Amino acid sequence: MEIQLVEIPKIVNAQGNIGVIEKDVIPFDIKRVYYLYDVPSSAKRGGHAHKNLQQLLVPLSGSFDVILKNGTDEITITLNKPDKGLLINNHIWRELNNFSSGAVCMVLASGIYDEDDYIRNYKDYLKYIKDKK
Ligand code: T46
Repeated sequence: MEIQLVEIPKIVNAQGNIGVIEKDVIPFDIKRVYYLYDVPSSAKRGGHAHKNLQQLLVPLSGSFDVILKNGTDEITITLNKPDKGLLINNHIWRELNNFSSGAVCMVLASGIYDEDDYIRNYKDYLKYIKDKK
């Protein structure tokens, strides 16, 4: 499984940097922005896949781990740089854990919130991707 890291263009300045995400930085139109914050270090988030949703995760502050599964492979990546986002396509199972104190995970999403787009059970996920092949 390929990790799709997106380099976020930045304007570097001794007084502080600016990260800029414009239209061409990610391969979808942004329909929703949300962010995870005040996450306890023991928390486990995610634990699902999406049928259609594509997302870019950006660690605005601190760090956390993302585990990606596609039914065959599994990869863990630590996100800790605000200028490196992780693109997660649809049909990829994700779990997030190991949040540092003060970590903020901003998510740019290709769609609005839709519970019907979630697959929250791993066995259902494996069946879903097998049936899609
Ligand atoms: C992902 C990680 C990084 C809403 O009502 N609207 C929303 O936009 C969202 C994201 C959630 N919710 C409700 C739905 C659930 O009742 O908030 C509750 C928790 O949502 P969810 O299980 O989606 O939360 P996470 O943090 O486990 O997962 C989310 C994304 O869904 C997921 O795709 O990659 O953040």
